[in-house]
Amino acid sequence: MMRYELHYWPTIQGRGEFVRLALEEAGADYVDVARLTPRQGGGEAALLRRLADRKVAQPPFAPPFLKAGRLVIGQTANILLFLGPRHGLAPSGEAGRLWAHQLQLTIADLVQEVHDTHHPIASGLYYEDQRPAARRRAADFVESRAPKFLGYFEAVLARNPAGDRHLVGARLSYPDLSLFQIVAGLRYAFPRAMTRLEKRHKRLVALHDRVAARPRIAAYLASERRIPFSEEGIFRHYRELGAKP
Ligand SMILES: N[C@@H](CCC(=O)N[C@@H](CS)C(=O)NCC(=O)O)C(=O)O
Repeated sequence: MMRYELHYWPTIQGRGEFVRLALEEAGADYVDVARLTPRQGGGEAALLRRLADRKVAQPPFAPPFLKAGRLVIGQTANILLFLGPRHGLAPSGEAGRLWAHQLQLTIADLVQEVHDTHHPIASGLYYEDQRPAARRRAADFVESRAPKFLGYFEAVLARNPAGDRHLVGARLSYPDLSLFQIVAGLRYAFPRAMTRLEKRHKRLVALHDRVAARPRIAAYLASERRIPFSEEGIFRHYRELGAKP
């Protein structure tokens, strides 16, 4: 087994967390490169240098990206498409793999909408410079978009012919790990809305709890490798967001 290099912002969970969870559940040998010290080749400056490296013929647009031997793979869902079958975290058949990937892409859409609750106008502006729009966007998110996405994933669990314990087939796959992160993140960002929403999404909550209790995930969550949620990441808790305008 090769040692993977994960390249992601060193101080936030962000989109990198979906990859970290898969690597942790797989027990994979990996290094979270930007979290090393600058002397060890880590740090944010090193990440920025890698992104700007003109020698890379197929550069990623943005972190996260994964180095696996000579491969440099960008886009969260694409990284998971690569890792899933290699580590028993995706079905082996084409139909199952496509289904897992489709679910992951839908999770990516949801992640973008979560991001847009605090950055509705421009990613390059501070939250403080787009507060009124953020209020409107976040209110719509908790009233309309979050229920639609969560309702979708709840229905996928309910309709899974192999049972409602997993999104894909009868075994854990990487979208299950990502959905754990979605529930955890939404609880952090929008605790009041989630208290309401969780009552209608019992399968999703049960999936979250099962993933959290998996030995490798539980050990990861209790370790220093798990960066805490914060107001720098995708899931941010601002008291003024998420209430009716
Ligand atoms: N669709 C990409 C989005 C990647 C992305 O937006 N990464 C963020 C951090 S979570 C970033 O650093 N973006 C820089 C930029 O968009 O300029 C993925 O899912 O990996």
